[in-house]
Amino acid sequence: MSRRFPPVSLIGVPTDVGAGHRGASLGPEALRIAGIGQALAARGVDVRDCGNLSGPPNPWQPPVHGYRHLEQVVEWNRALMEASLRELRDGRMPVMLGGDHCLAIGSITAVARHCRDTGKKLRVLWLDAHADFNTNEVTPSGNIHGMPVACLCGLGPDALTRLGGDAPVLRPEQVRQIGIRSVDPEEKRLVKQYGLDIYDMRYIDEVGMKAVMQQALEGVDADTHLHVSFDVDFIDPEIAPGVGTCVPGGPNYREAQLVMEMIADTGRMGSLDIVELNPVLDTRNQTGRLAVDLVESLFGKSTLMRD
Ligand code: EXY
Ligand code: MN
Ligand code: MN
Ligand code: MN
Repeated sequence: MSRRFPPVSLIGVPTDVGAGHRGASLGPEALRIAGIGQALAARGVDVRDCGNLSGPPNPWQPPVHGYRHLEQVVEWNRALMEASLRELRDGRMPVMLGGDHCLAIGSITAVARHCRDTGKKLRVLWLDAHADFNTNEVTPSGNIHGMPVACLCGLGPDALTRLGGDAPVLRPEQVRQIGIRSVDPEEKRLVKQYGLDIYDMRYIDEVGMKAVMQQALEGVDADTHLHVSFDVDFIDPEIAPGVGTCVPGGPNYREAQLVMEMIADTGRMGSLDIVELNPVLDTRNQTGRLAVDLVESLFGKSTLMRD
């Protein structure tokens, strides 16, 4: 049974201003070369490639008041928020081709605004090795790709937390983080203080990915807009080395596939980020091709008996 999926708009965002390594700016092209558009079209999805957004170059400077490149991060996220909102209002599913994870601020701010307009409940599935819940006071790097969830929960500069007007964009209980295995000491205190729902690798090892996904997807119903923020460093770097911040011991291929297949089964995914792919650190675009393989499972492709 091939499920109908909404029309998709690919939005390339070629920047790594929020990251600690150069190269994620080449992610959109690597995903296109890995065939993301053709793969979704082959599944019967109506795909529009909107091309790449433009924005300021990476100035590659040290942190100022605990933020690296805050001005450039705001500019890129504002452009992405506007582009995502346009596609959502056009009845299309924005699929953001990153770029580093700071861009989730713009994509999720757009989705939250759209959910307010349409009366849908927003649930965010954050697939990542990292909690991305740092603030400028506690960050070890000043890289804003380590801060998007904190910003979306209202912890950050107005220029980011109020990108769409109101703050906070998200309440912590709207977020489920899966695959976490690298949280900084002070970040851990903040995560606990804000009660973020984290399914870390220890818990996944103990109860298994199926049970984790059943818990993380609990309550997702016809009134839910599910936003998936897929940081490619979620996957075990043994099979996905092309990322800037590798952390050993991530989900293996089948665990990652199961995550995507169970999301597809809900039929509620309304928007998607694919971020942190860094082809400069990859070999023969193997990580880009794996990311596309997993995204096909988000759109109902099953390599096994079901289909
Ligand atoms: N927690 C570290 C920091 O804040 O610098 C590393 C963050 C990596 C973030 C990547 C996108 O997931
Ligand atoms: Mn991340
Ligand atoms: Mn990460
Ligand atoms: Mn395992």
